[in-house]
Formats: sequence, C-alpha cells, structure tokens
Amino acid sequence: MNKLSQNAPAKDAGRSKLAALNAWVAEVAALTRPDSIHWCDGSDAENDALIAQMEADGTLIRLNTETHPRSWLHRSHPDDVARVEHLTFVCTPQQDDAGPNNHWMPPADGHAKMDALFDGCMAGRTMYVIPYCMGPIDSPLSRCGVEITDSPYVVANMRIMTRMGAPSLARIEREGSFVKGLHSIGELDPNRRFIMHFPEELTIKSYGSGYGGNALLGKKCHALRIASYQAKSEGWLAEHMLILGLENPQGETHYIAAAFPSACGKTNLAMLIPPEGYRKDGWKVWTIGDDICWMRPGADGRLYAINPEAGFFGVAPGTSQTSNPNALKTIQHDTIFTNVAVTGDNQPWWEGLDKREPAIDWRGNDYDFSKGTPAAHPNSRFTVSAKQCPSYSPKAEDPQGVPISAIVFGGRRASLVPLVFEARDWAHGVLVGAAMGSETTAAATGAVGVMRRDPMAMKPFCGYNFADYFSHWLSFDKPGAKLPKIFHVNWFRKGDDGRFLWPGFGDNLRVLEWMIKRVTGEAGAQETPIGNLPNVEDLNVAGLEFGNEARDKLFGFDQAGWRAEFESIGEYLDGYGPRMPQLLRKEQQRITEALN
Ligand code: OXD
Ligand code: MN
Repeated sequence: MNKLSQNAPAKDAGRSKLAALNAWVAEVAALTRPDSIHWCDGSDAENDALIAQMEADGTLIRLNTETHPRSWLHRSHPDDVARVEHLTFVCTPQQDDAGPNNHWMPPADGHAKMDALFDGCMAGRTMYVIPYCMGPIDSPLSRCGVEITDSPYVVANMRIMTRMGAPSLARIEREGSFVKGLHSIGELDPNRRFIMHFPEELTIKSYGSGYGGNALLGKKCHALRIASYQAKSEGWLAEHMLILGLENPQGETHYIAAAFPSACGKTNLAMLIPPEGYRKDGWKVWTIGDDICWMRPGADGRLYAINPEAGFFGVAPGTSQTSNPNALKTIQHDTIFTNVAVTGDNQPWWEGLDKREPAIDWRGNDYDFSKGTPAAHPNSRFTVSAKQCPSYSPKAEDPQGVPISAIVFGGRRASLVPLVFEARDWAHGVLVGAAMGSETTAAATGAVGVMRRDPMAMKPFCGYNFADYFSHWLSFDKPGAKLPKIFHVNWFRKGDDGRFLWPGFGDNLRVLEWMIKRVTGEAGAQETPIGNLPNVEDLNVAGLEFGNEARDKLFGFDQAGWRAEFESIGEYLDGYGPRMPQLLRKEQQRITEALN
C-alpha cells in the first residue's frame, strides 16, 4: 500500500447518513477491485503527496520554478484531448425525456455496458474517493457529490475546481444526499470510452478518458447535465454561463450572466479589464465565475446566482496580455497546464501568448516549425484556483449568490448577427437563447468552424429534452418575478475581407455598459423585429473608428438575411415535435410575420 492509501475510510457508521456512501464505495470497490482505497480529505499534505507521486511517475512535469512556481505540465494521451459528444449519453427510462438533443440508452443497458468496462479495471491501482461540494460550502444553492476515480490527476484537478475534502464530507453527512460519479481512465482507448448520465438516479459513469470535461465529473457531468435535470424538478436553472459584476463610477455593481459555447471567450469576458478611459472613470469588472451558473428566484423575485465551481479550467491558446491580462496573472503560479507547449527554459507556451518560440510541442516532441501545426494543442488548458484571480469577487463566496440584472446569449457568427440586441421580453429572450447558433470549436472532438444551433450554449450539456428545458425557462415568467433583461451579442462578426469588425476583449465593456443602462432606463435603442438594437450613438464608442461596412454590419439589421434565419429557426424548433412549447413557436411566428 502506498502512503496515500493508509488513511482510514470515512467514519463507519451503519446508522449515520454516510451509510449510503460507504455502501456505494464498497460496491464500487467490489466491481473495480483496486489495490487500495484512499478517501480524499483535500489537505495540503495529501495534495503534496499526490503531486510528488505524479512527478515521480511522469504524469506531471515540473515547470520553470522561478517564472511559474508550483506549476505543472500534464501531457494527456494524444487521443484524449477534448470532450466526446458522440460518446456522451443520457440514460432515462423514456427516450423522449432525454430528447433529440442527447444520445440515449435505456438505463439498464447503460449500466450493463459501463459495469462491464469497470469490471476489475482498478486492479493494480488506487481508488480515490473524492467528496466535493459544487458552490460555497454553506450555500443553500450548493449541491454535493462524490467522485470515485483511479486518476490522481483527476484528484488534483478536482481539488482546484471544487470545494473538495473534509468539509464536503461533513455536509454530505448532514444532508445524506449526493451525486454519485464513478470514473476510470480505463485503458484510454477511444473505442472503450463512454460518458453516461442517469439523471433520475443522480449518477454518472465515465470510462476511458482523463480529459477535464469527461473526467472531472463535478464540472459538465454534475454541474450541468445532472444539475439541469435537478434544477428542472426543483425550480432553478443550471446554465453554461459566466457571471461577472460590473461596477460603475457610482460604486453600484450589476451582475451579468452570459452563455457562450465552449471556447468562445467566456473566461476573457469574465475577467475583462476596462479600456483606459473607463478605468480612469472608475469602472471595474468583478469575476464570479467563467463557465457555470446556478440561479434561482429569491424572495424579492430576482434571480440569484452562484458559481458552483472553485477554479477555472480555461482554454490556453489565445490567452495573452491583450486578450486577458487577469488570466495571465492568475496562472503565474500553482497551476496545472494540460497539453501546452514549453519554451527552451521550461515555461508553458501556447499560440497567441507572445512572440517567443516554443521548444517542445504538446506531445513532448521537439517543435518542428516547418510542419505549420500548432505547438500547443488548440484545446490545451490551465486549471487554477479562482482565488488567484486579481478580479475575483468576494461576492463569489456569498452563500446567497448575487442578483442578476442581465442575461446574455452569444455565439460565433461571422455573418448576419449584429454586435448586440435586446429581447423585448422574457419569452422573446428565451427564443433568442433557444435559437442561438455558433461555429464549433476545438473544445469537443469533431469538425471545427461548422455552424450549429447551440441553444443557450447548452447543446452538449442539457441533461433532458430541450423542449422541456425551454418550457422550464418560460415558467420563470410569473407574477412577482423580477426577471433580468435578456440580450444577444456577437463579438465575432466579420467584414468582407474576413477580418473581425469589432475590437472585442476590453472594448466589450462598452456593450455591457449599454446593457446595464438599458436595465436602468438610461440608454436608447431602435426597435426592430429581431429586438432592440443600439444606434451607434447609444453606445460609448469614443476612441474607436468604424468604416461604413463596420457600422452597417455591427449596428444594422439585414431583413432578408433574418427572414431566412427565422425560417431555419422554425424548422429547428419543429424538430422537437409536440413537446416544443407553443409560446416559443408563437414568438418565432410573430417575428417571422414582422420580418415579412
Ligand atoms: C469547458 C467546455 O471545458 O465547455 O468549459 O468544454
Ligand atoms: Mn464550458
């Protein structure tokens, strides 16, 4: 037995609320047959021992200790670098409950398939039991889970991404309920890889991958797929959204939740540094979260949100002093990098970081410039505690969450979609979210740059039928509700020459300011069938220069193009059949008529 495996199991008490947990751990151990079992307490000593073990066996490579203290590089199996949507299943008794948006399997078949893979898979390995809490440990909005895994890399990442260890176990003991997540890296064979969800059993089984979204089960599997299902039955929302606070010169802070598909700039927006003029005037952006948002109505009718995560699992390529200086500061120490390149002096490097030359590529080979392939994997990542971020808000730890003033949807759209528009009311806003489209990115395996509908950026993450999900969203509009305004943005509109028309990054603050001024009734807009668009003069564009093409495309609206778009949205909604809420269909028809 290694040093880590000598700790005692959780307080054994057949009578305590941990009985169910103890029984499940015993059942999993009987199936997977590990050499030893280690209950994670989340302590520094435990982490140090795990890191030392991973450094010794080559799982982690120490980076330059002067420039990046206590930071590590992990090189994954080259076939295991992203989420695998085609191998991700939602197992409900009725296929219709999973919906056309999910791959489906009957629960009994799902369990049988997974249990056959798990049979004996931990022989020769240590089985780690990770109690964790998604959200501040004392928040009524938080939920607990336990992940069992045979990957020490997963343990080290879960320690950063969640509130993991003894306090979570204590909460599980108090509450008695938790989400069960069983994970094994198996043989890392793409042909023996599945990520299965059993929402009605609050259970996840994941085999054959060590990649974040497939293996850190607190993240996409629990906090989105299982939580979205729980949220529907309990009257809240689990969303793929960043949360930020926008503080104005008067010292008032408005909170904004924004949904963008994976690798579309959520981390950059969440950590935005305002342009110089704004900074001088006293504007500030506070980071609450960069990927996931759980919201529920408070006693005053507003939606209150928490970030269930405790860290960032951010996309490295493109992160730079220009795009996200706060992220660069955040990842300067105590960070795990996965699949980045390294420089000659062993510093992490990725495309877009700076002009230095990488020496070793993400696979560990000497970097060969002549091949023209990227040195870092396009989906290379950093895992880092949110507390290291200079803009991290103390309100992120508030058990009550923060009140949301605006919800933003957005995607990568090279054409048609203007910079920003406002939905006229909640139902229209739900349609705007449901109709969202975006070009695919490297965050999932498969083709990149293909436009697909990605409602509320939840296409890969909604744990049940999208038609029911849209009904659930619509149900929040009831007497007494004080719902946020809903907006749509597109930072990625291109001109005829293929260049981006909007500067993006810090300048996105100008758009956020307009949104908050719409909320407070201080900014103007023109009404159009697709929603309220700012005139150029409604936005503070001081210091920016736009040619006619940029003005037209960013602030204008192309009626014929939108007519075609709404026809395609109608067809998309029809794909969900009779479960699609009539109200959404009516909204689509209302706008189609206005466009005609
Ligand atoms: C992520 C993703 O890792 O969306 O956040 O893929
Ligand atoms: Mn994400």
